[in-house]
Amino acid sequence: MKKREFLKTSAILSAGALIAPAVATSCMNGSAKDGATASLVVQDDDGEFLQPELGYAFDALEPNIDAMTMELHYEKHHAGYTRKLNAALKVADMHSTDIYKIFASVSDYGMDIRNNGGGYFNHNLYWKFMSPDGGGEPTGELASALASNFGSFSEFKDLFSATAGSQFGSGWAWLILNDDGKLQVTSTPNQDNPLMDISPVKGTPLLNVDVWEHAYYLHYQNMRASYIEAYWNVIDWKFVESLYNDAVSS
Ligand code: MN3
Repeated sequence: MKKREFLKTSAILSAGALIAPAVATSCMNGSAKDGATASLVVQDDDGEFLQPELGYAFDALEPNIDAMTMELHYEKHHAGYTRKLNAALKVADMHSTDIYKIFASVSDYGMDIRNNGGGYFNHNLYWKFMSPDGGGEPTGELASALASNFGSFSEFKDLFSATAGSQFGSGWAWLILNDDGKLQVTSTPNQDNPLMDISPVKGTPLLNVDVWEHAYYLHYQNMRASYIEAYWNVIDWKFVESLYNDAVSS
């Protein structure tokens, strides 16, 4: 390329960068929109992924989730996944990335992008599923859908807890809306999620729980079941409902 052409190309690329929004957000299906999913993924104007704000203090979920676990989980584990995802994308020379598109063809990428991309996104969701004002039971259409899919809220709760409890080793349990429009409970190992092409069970995430030991071991030691039981006390059903409403209307 001649120098003049190079300068011209650079100018066009720069102009493109200038009109990019300072903070880009995207939703589950990859197109920007308002609503519950809009703030799940945060990127700066270079396309680098940023940790969303936690939205509550580290000690706000006490006594269900202890402050030390929250601080280490957010400041060390999640920050690490975020940093390593950005580093892996840089090595792969990928910019202006859409994480939903990456997940949809994650088998095309290296394990560093799969593991850290999942680690980044799964925790973005997890923080939002918890609230100091959480607990109780869902209402509205989600409550009806849970009852018709699982028999009752109580039966759904038992299935979700059992699935989280029996995930072998590190991973996540999920409530998803699958491609048949049904609610389904599933689990994934490591940092995989149901948006990934490699996942045997796929769908739109509506709720998750982190069952890596780092999520509970400081306070609950080996008693994963006690942590899962406490998790029900902090679930923000309003957020779960808003994801469900977005998923069924898209
Ligand atoms: Mn974790």
